[in-house]
Amino acid sequence: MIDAPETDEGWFALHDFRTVDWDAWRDAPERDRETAIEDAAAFQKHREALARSDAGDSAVFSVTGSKADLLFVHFRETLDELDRIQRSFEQTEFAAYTERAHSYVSVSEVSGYVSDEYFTNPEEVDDGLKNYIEGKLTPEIPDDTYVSFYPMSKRRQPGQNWYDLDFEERADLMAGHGDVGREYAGKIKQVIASSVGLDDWEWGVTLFGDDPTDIKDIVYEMRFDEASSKYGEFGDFYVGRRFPPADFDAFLAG
Ligand code: 76R
Repeated sequence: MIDAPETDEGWFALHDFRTVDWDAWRDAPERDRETAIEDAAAFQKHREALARSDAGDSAVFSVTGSKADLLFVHFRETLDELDRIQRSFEQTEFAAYTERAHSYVSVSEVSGYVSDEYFTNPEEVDDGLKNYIEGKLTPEIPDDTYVSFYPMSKRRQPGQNWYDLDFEERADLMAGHGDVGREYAGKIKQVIASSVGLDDWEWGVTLFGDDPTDIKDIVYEMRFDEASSKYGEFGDFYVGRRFPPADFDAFLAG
């Protein structure tokens, strides 16, 4: 049997997609809408305040297109916290005007491809690499940013089976993948979170960037890189833009 690469896990992630029932929203009395807006803003403000305490991060995005209206992203140390957040959202007055469109559960991950040494000889690893890995496991969400989320898996079929390749081949391919990725340093921040055993695909990919064209460009360029061209399979893509909780009224006013 081929050994599975070592992995390290960090924060758990919940991507919670909602649609707004716009007819019900427009029909609701002004006073009810005001309470709902205040409640939504307070709920989200409270979740985002955690970012300052290094115990997680949260953000809300306006989703463009018909797949959803809102995306709430929460990173937390435990799955239990995500479960509580999900249920406390349902207690807000605003939740009555939303339906769940989709959700995705995963856990941020680094694997042996990032650094063999980190797993085999952690004392020898320099602070730069340690900080880099720490950053991947406890991801912060940039403030004013676009987001792209999609799930992916590595292919398993005759002649194209990622899990049949030996470690060196996979490590070479991931190094090539990393080279493409690093061209986008400073433009794209990515969170790679494993969803093996947690959700329907093998990873959830979350990309953040100030310019949506950079998001399109990195995904396009990676399509030509063997790690993706030969072995990547992708689910549905969602795109949105972050807004501060105080702007819930603007979001709902259209
Ligand atoms: O961290 C590193 O620099 C090491 C190299 C690296 C690894 C091991 C790396 C770099 N990634 C790694 C792992 Mn990645 N990544 C994706 C996608 O759309 C597509 O085709 C793929 C979606 C993007 C856009 C992206 C971006 N990466 C992984 C894995 C896990 C593989 C495993 O463990 O088996 C997946 C599923 C995946 C997918 N990758 C980078 C980027 C970028 C921008 C980089 C360099 C950025 C940086 O240095 O932080």
